[in-house]
Amino acid sequence: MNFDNITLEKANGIGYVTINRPKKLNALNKATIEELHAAFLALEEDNEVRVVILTGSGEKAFVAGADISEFAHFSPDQGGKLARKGQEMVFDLIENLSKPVIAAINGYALGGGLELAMSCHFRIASTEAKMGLPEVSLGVIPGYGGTQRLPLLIGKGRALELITTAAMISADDAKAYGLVNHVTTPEELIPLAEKIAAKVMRNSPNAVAAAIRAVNDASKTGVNGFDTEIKEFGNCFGTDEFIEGTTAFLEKRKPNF
Ligand code: CO8
Repeated sequence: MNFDNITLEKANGIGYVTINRPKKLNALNKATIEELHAAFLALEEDNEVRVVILTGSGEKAFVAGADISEFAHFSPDQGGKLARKGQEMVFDLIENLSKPVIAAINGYALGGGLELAMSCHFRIASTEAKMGLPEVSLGVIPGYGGTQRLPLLIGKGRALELITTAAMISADDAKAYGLVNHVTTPEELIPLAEKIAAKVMRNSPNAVAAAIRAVNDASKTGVNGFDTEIKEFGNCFGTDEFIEGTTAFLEKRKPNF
């Protein structure tokens, strides 16, 4: 698939997805959602890729939200369908990817943009980042998972304050809330993501994927995450990577995964 709204590159085990509509502050229109879907499906299948870094192009925005011009005239039914399709095609796909996706938030991450970052496995931000869920100021609520993922990340009280005030917070406040893990300069943002990716890539890809599945099950209704952990833990024992990891430790050498 050719991409018009994103770029997809890979180097040294890392997949780089960059949302590339800087004139519209990388707002998520229908075409961008479809391209993100195709890109993440391809990254999931690509065994050379062990970590993904997701960012926005230009200096101003990660993603300034869903593209308001596309849904301003929608009916309730169309609005609901748009939210469901986007959640299933992109946000759930990213959250359930078998390799860590790091959101490198380089500017505005608003509405669907912050929701996109929250569907990633963790987030880092530049000092220029500004984050918020301003949907209620438009007469809607977050529709790409924000009401569900934000309370999990920062707690219900803080989430409801952020959502109901439509406030924008700084990178430092986001770090204090636990919404982002690290804050750095704009120049150091991608190098920092790469440094973290390099640490992930020293480890067993199979175990990393199993850890993502187990952690994700901690917050699924009707699913016992402890059972998932036990099952995934047991399954690891049947892998070559487990043999390599434990053998390397006993032989006092680095494992080769
Ligand atoms: N949608 C469409 N276009 C946008 C968006 C957006 N979310 N954000 C920015 N743009 C466009 C502007 O319209 C403008 O285009 P043009 O040059 O053609 O007029 C261009 O990007 C540059 O933007 P500004 O001139 O506004 O730049 P400023 O630096 O003055 O302001 C802001 C930057 C503060 C980020 C401002 O652009 C803004 O407030 N944007 C909207 C932020 C917002 O409300 N986001 C939430 C959108 S709703 C949402 O995300 C719902 C998610 C769930 C949806 C589920 C189903 C769809």
